[in-house]
Amino acid sequence: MTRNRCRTIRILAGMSLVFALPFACSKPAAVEEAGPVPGAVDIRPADTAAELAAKAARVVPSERQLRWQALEFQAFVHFGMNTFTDREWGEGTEDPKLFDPSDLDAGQWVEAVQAAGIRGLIVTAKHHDGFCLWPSGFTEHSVQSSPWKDGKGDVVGEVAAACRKAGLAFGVYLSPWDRHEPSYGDSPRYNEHFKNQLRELLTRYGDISEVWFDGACGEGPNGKRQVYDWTGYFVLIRELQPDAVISIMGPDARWIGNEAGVTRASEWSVIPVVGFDDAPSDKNPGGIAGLDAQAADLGSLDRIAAAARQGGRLLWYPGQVDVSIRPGWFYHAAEDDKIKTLDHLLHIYDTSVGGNAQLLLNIPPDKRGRIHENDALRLKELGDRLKATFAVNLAGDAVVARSDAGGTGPEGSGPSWVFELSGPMRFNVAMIREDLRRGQRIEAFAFDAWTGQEWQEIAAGTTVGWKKLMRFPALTADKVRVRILRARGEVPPIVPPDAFGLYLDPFRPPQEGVKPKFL
Ligand code: FUL
Repeated sequence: MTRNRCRTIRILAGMSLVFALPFACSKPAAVEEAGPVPGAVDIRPADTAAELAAKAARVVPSERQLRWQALEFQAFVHFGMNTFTDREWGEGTEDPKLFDPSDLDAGQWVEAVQAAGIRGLIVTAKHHDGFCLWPSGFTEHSVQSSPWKDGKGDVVGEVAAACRKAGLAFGVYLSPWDRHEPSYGDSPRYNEHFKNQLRELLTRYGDISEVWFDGACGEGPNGKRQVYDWTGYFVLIRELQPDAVISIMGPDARWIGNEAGVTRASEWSVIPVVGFDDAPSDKNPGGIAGLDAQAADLGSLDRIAAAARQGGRLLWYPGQVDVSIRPGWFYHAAEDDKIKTLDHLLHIYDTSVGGNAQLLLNIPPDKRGRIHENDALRLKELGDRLKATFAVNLAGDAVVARSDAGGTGPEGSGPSWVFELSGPMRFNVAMIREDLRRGQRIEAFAFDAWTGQEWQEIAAGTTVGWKKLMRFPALTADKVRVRILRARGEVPPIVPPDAFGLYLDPFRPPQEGVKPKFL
C-alpha cells in the first residue's frame, strides 16, 4: 500500500473517538440500527449468515463484566484445612484444631501478588471439605473451633481488609459441594444453609467483586445428591452485591475449559447457547444451558449458525483462565521447587490477558499463613518483567491513517490502520484491543512493518477482543500497520495508546534460529 491509497482521515493518536467510520460491508439496516445489547440476543433458523454476524456484533458486556475484564490479572488463593493436612481435597471429617497458621499475614499476600501487577484476589472462604475461613453462624466447622487466635480469628475479614487497604478487588470462592455439612444432600435444607453462608460473606466484608462457584463434586454414583438452587443463589448475590461477577457456575464469566492455563487461538466472548436459563445443572455444569465449556470452538460463525438452527441465543460470556503457580491448588512443601518458570508464566500471561481472557493465577499460602519465599520471588520477577516491557508504549504518539485496502474476506475488504511512529523504534511485542462497548468484531487480522521498501507481515491472528498480545523477534521500523482481514460488521478505529501498542521486552533473549526480519 502506498500513502496515496490511504483514505484521508488522519487521527492524532490518543484522541478518543466517538464517531464511526463507514465500512465496506453491507448489513441489514434493521439489525445495525438496533444498537448494542448487554445481554442476550435471540438467533433464529431464518437468520441469514449476514444477519447472524450483525447480531453477534451487537452483543456487548454488562458494566460489571466490563469492570471485571479490566482487572485483567487476579490472584486465586487456596488456603484452608488442606494446607494443614497436605491434601488437595479434604474429607470433611478433619479436626478444626488442625487449622493453626503460625504467622498469618494477609498484608504479605497482598504485597506479594501486587508485585506481579495483580489487581484482584479471590480467597477460598470454604473448599469442598466445608471448613470455613470465617466465623460462620451456621456451622461449628470453622476458624472459631480452631486454636488460631483462640478461635477469634477471621481469615476472610483479614484478607478483605488487606485488599481494601491496597486497592485490590476482593472476591470469594464458596464451594457448593460440602463434604462436612450434614444437610448436604437434603436439597432444600442445604440450599438454605448455603444461602445463609452467602449472605454472611456478602454483607460482612464490604464490596465483593466476584463470587466463584466451583463445579466440582466427587460424590460418585452412590454419593449424596444435592440439587442446587442456582437461581436462588444468583438472585441473592444480585440483591446484596449487584456489582459482583458470578463466575464458572454462573452467568458472568465462563471457565476456560482446563486448569493448565491454556486458551484457544480464537477466544470469543460472544457465545451462542441453546435454551438459555441462567442456571447450571448436572447436565449443564457450565452454568449456561447447552454450553460445553471445554469445546474447541465456542463462538465461530459456524457455531452461531448451528445454534440459530435450534433457536438459540447469543450471550456475552467471557473466559477466565484459572491456573496454579504450583502443580497443586493448595500448598505442599514438596512442591516448593516446582513453581512454574518465569517463561511459562509469561506465556500464560500473553495468551490469557493477551488472548481475550482474564488470568486467575493461584498462589497458595503455606502453613505459616504466608506466601512462600519462592512464589513471592517468582511473582516479583513476573511483575518486574511485565513492567519493564509495558512501561512505554512506543506507538503512543503515532500518527494514524486509515486505508480501505485491507484484507479480503467474505464480507469484502476490511480497513487497515497505518501507524507512523515518531521515529525508528525497536520492538518485539505488539498489542491490539477492541473497544468492547462496541462488541467483539474482529475475526482475523495481520500485523505488518514497513521495511523501507515494502510491507512485511510480522504476525497474524484471529480474535482480538479485550487484548491481543503478539511477540516476535525484535525489529526496528518507523511505520507499521494492522490489517483487518475479516470482521463482524464495522470495526471501530484502532487508535493508540489504548487500542494499539508497541513495546520492547528488554530481557527477551534473541530467539535461537529465528532471524529478525530486518534491523
Ligand atoms: C476445582 C476444585 O476441585 C479444585 O480443588 C480447585 O478449587 C479448582 C480451582 O477447582 O474444581
